[in-house]
Amino acid sequence: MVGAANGVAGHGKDMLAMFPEALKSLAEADPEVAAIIEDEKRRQWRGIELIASENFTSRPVMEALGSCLTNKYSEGQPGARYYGGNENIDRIENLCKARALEAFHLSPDQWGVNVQPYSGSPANFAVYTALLSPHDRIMGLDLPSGGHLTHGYYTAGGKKISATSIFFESLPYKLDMGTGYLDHEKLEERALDYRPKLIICGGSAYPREWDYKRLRQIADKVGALLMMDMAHISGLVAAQEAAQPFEYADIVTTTTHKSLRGPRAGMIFFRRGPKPADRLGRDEDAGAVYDFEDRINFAVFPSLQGGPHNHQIGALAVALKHVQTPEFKQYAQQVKRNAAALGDTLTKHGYKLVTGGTDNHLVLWDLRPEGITGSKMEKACDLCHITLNKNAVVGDVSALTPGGVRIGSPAMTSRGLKEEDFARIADFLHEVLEECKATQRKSGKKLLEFSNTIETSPVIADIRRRVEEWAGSFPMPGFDVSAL
Ligand code: DSN
Repeated sequence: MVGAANGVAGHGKDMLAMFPEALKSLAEADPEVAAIIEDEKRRQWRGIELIASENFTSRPVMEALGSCLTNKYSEGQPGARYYGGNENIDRIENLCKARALEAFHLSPDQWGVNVQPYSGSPANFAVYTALLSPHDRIMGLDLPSGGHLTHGYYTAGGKKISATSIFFESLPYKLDMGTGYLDHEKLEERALDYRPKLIICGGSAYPREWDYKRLRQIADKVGALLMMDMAHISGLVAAQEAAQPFEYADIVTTTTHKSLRGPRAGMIFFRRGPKPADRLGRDEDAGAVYDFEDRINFAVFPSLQGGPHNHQIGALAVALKHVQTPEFKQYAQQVKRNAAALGDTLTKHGYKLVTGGTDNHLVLWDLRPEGITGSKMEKACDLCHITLNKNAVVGDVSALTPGGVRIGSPAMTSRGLKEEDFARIADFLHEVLEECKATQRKSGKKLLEFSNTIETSPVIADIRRRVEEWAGSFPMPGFDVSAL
């Protein structure tokens, strides 16, 4: 019998002769990688994590991610695989799909889900592959307005950046320059001219609610399908702490590791069954049914992907169970309260937020009135062990020097922080910004000189010491920090 390394006999000895690391711990087998992972644990625990798309997942999710499910190939759908030996993988994937529909309050008569996309970008590309022909027209929120690369991004100069703009024709829509809210009137006007086949909503840096009803009206007016990429807010949607896209969208995609707090993966929800009377196409009669399911499943595999990552699917099933608990609902409510508290405190310090606040998990801080770029603030925060990212803000003229930073609450809320703690984070950010201004007065505006100067700032070193002490006092989901 093959047991623990020290009790191996018989065939076990033969195996270990050929595969000596098979039963070792990571620390024994590869101390170099193990040490880097320990360093990363320390970094996550001792810092303030404010990247709006990140979160800290749970121990059982990580256990499933590190399980034997990673060993199996299972191309195809449950019950129709290309290889044998998939009886347990079928059970896991079916469970994951059932939980996905339950978590988002969807009836299997009206919605189906594909849980195989490796992450959000492949999920989006699979939808386009399934439902569009090459060079069909799409419209998504422009990246500098808070949209995502995969919604058709190319630069203002015409350079095609995302494959979604290389293989499809794309016309972005934007925010209202004055308010920072989505400009539905302009979108409608442009859509009427452009006649896209698909309108994509959702984004990576939009702090406000989506008006799905209005977006549906526009899509119907131009005969377009409507897709919502809810990656950032899917945890809020599942907890019914955000408007529900499903009533209005044809397709809903998401990643699973942001506010949903699962493993790194993706999902595609698609309508199925008979089409409601108001969704019939021009040439369709009553009783016509959606044909998305086969097209989307075929696009995911074999068109785009190979074998599903079953360890991700198993881990996602675990996360989707947690998502349906009252505790997750409380978490989602706290995520919103914490983002609002952070925004309120920044506003009290006299700072400007895009749209003046937030409805969800993130705030966009417009730093232009302070004379500091997003890149400088990001750099200074990094030195203080506060992780956030530079971000374009409405009206930015150059995408290369974004005028703001994006700040999200999901990760630190998972560590148990409440409103007063996020007010404290805003105070830390205020201190960092003050030091950025003082540094810039000495270094001048060039990023390189600024960076060199701020790296040696004793004020920054002092903030870092206090940040690490404070952040280290909060619990850490997923792993034990006592030995770090
Ligand atoms: N990288 C993610 C984000 O930060 O929003 C999106 O892909």
